[in-house]
Amino acid sequence: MEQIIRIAVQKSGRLSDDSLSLIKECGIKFYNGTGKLKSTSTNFPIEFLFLRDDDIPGYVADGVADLGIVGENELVEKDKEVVTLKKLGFSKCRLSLAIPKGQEYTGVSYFEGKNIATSYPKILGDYLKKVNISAAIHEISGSVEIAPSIGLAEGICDIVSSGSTLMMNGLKEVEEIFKSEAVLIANKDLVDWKKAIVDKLLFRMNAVQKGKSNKYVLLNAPNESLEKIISLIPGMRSPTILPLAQPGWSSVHSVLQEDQFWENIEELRAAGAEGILVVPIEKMII
Ligand code: PRT
Ligand code: ZN
Repeated sequence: MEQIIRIAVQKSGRLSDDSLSLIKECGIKFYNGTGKLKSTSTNFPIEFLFLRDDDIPGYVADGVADLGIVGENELVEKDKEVVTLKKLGFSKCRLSLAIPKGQEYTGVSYFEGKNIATSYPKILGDYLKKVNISAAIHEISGSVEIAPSIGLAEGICDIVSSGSTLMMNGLKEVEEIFKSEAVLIANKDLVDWKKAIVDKLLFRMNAVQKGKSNKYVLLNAPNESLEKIISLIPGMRSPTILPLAQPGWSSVHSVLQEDQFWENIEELRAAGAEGILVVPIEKMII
C-alpha cells in the first residue's frame, strides 16, 4: 500500500484559506480545483479531503482522515476523541452569550429559567452547569442572532468575532464562555509510519509559525555602542556583525520576536542604532 496520510480541511468557509495557505507555506503542493472533494499532493505523501467543518472531528476520530484542521468550538462541541497536536493561530473567535441591547444585565443569573438559542448546545450546556444556572437550550443551526427578535429565545449563545453581527441585530455581548482558534487534530491511534509523516509536517508547520512570530532586523551602529546593542538583540545564537565602509561603524543583523518588537526598537534607537530595517522571515529552523 502506498504510504500516504489524509488530512481533512474545510471545503469552503472561514477556515479554508488559512488552512490551505499554511499547507502551501510548508512547501506542500497540490491542486485545489473548485468543487473537488479530494486532492493528492504532488510532492508530499498527503491526501486532502475537503469537508464541512462540522464533519471534520468525526472523520478524524473514525480514522477516515488521520489529521484535520478545525475550530476549537467545533471540536469541543462535537466531543469526539481525537488528539490536538497544535494551535494554529488563525480563525480566532469567541463563543458568547448575548441579550437584547435594551435589557439590563444583572449577571449570569439573568439566564435562570430563560430560553437561549444556540448552535453549540454542548458547550453552552457545560457552561450553564458550571455556573449552576438552569435555562432551556434551543438548538438551531443558523441565523441564531435573530432568535430574540422573533420571540424564540430571550438570549443567544453564538460565535462573535468583531461584534458587528450582534450590534446589527440589536444585541449586546454579556458573557464570553469559550475562546477558539483553529487547531490541528489527529486520530489517536496513528500507526508509526503515519506518525513519522505527521512529524515531518509538524516540523514544517513549526518552522513557518516561528518565522511568522519573528523578524529579521538589520541596523547600523557606532562601534562603541555594539556591546549594548548585542545585549538587546541576542538573536538565535548571537548577532552577525559586519564592518561598514565608514570606519567606526558596524552593521548588526539579528532576529527579534514580533511581540517585543516595538519595545526593542525604541531601546535600540536609544542605544545609538540607526538605519534599522525589519524584514519578515519565511521559515525559521533552530
Ligand atoms: O459550511 P461549513 O459547515 O464548513 O462552515 P460553517 O458555516 O459552519 O463555518 P464558518 O466557515 O462560518 O466558520 C468556520 C469556523 O471559523 C468556526 O467554526 C469558527 O471556529 C471560526 N470563526 C471565526 C467564525 C467566526 N470567526 C465568525 N465570525 N465562525 C463564525 N463566525 C460568524 C458567527 O457565527 C456570526 O454569525 O460570524 C458572525 C459573527 O461575526 P462578527 O464579526 O460580526 O462578530
Ligand atoms: Zn459548519
